[in-house]
Amino acid sequence: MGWLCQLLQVVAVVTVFCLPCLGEDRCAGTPGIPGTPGANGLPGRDGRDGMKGNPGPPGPTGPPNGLPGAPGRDGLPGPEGQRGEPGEKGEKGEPGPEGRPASFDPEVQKVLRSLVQRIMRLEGVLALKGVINKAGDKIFATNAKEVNFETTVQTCQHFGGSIAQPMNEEENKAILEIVKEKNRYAYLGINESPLPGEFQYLDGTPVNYTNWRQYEPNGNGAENCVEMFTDGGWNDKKCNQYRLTICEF
Ligand SMILES: *[C@@H]1O[C@H](CO)[C@@H](O)[C@H](O)[C@H]1NC(C)=O
Ligand SMILES: [Ca+2]
Repeated sequence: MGWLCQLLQVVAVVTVFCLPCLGEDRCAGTPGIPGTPGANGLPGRDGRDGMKGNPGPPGPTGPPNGLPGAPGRDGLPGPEGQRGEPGEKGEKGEPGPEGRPASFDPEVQKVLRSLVQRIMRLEGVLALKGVINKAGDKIFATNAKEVNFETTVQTCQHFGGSIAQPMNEEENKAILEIVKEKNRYAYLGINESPLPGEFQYLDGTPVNYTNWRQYEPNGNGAENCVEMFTDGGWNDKKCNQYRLTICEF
């Protein structure tokens, strides 16, 4: 057993000292012939991105005759120029959409109501001062002048009315008030028709109301106009007398 142990020790020493020395110069030996270089390996994988670098220095100024830059921004508006010549008249446009009737427009309604109120108040003032006399829709007034029938008709027309023409008792009374107030007879808007004794309004329609005095009309074709007395009664009369001008509006 003794020698076996010794042999094992030698093997262990050789193993420990010589085997690890293969290729090291501590373990001297004749160098072998270098092997042929191996083939290039496959390229390695890309590395990670590096850190962002500092901005570089500004580049050199370009040549003087480079391309023009983009146009600058608009400046402030200049002073107003002189008025130009009027342009040519354009063509007539299409007619606009049809509007609502004024009677449906609340704004128009309001204005109308207000106008009616104001006119009524003015009429009240004029009636109070005896300037006008109202009967229904008619307004009677005088300028206190006495002229013949033809001038009376013209004067009333000139002022946008017509000679007073009573068509019922209410209107006759309104005219009478003016006749009494001025104490002057007045011509009425009634003429004798071509038939003697028949009287008509100035537009030729036959009268539907009369207030003849007793025994009138008695002219029998010779008295073609009609005057009102201070009692409101009518008399047929020649047209060339001077009578109080009373118009209706
Ligand atoms: C005569 O006719 C008019 C309307 O044409 C009317 O205003 C007037 O009241 C009538 N008179 C009478 C007495 O019926
Ligand atoms: Ca008469």
